[in-house]
Amino acid sequence: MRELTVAAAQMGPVARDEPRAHVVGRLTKLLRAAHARGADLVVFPELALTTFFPRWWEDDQAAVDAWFETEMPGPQTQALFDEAASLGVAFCLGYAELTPDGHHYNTQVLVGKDGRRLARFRKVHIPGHDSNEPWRPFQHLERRYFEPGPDEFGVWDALGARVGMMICNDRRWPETYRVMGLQGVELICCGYNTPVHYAPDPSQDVLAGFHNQLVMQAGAYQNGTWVVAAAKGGVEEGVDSLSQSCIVAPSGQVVAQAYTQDDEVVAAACDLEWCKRYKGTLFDFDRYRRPELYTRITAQKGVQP
Ligand code: ING
Repeated sequence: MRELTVAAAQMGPVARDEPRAHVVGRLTKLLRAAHARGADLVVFPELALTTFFPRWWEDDQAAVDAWFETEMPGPQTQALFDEAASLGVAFCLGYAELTPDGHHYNTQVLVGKDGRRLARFRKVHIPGHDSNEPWRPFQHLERRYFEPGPDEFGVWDALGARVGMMICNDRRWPETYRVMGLQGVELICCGYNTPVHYAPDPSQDVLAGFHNQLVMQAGAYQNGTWVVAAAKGGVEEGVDSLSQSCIVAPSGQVVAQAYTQDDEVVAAACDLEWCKRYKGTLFDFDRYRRPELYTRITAQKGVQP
């Protein structure tokens, strides 16, 4: 038994004009509540420090950059790092990253129990569109505001586990889990902001919760890993966004799920040894996989009938 108590710190809406200090106060309250539940690690949502600004068209780059962090921790977020270190809790935080050389990423950092940064991940799969599409009730301009992450999905030794990260749309792509699975991942930390309404095909709206769970249950099971996913949900600036943060076992079972659309802590004691029940049997990659027959997966981008 190698147990890690993990919490998904779900957030309700963050208002457009909500000061970062106020948001950090909410995050700190969630961190304390998770610590009270025995959490070793707390996972916060994607872009946790601000409202989901890609829902609006903005052509003034200075106004766009105001949504980004140039330091992590910075003056506004140091308090969260300090509180986590004083409580001895590790955490994963999603935010908009503006690098010193001017790159814009949708980023997540993994911070150890001593408040030191252990790893950084930049979202690989950037959904949505990059030009103004006024036909939509709201925009999804991630492809305008963020560059795709340049690095493959990583897995780090942390907290006595093999820990990986993915952000929002990454969770919908099987490659995300398999690349980490091939590095022996045992726990994947995920944050998401998912509007319920999908303008290109509204028939999917009613399935938002089902698709959210489907992809993470499949990814967890097919790679024998735990998945912890924290939503920023509720009606945020008029956009109904999926909550339903959850923790998924290597069996694919959902072992804990949020029931509100607000700030809520969801926690579970995760036995990391449970991963071996799948990695060492059904999904013994070295025994059963046929990569020589999978070459299309990396050779092709789109469909070639
Ligand atoms: N959001 C969405 C996601 O992949 C999306 C994009 C919205 C997909 C609605 C499907 C339906 O969950 C982010 N931020 O990637």
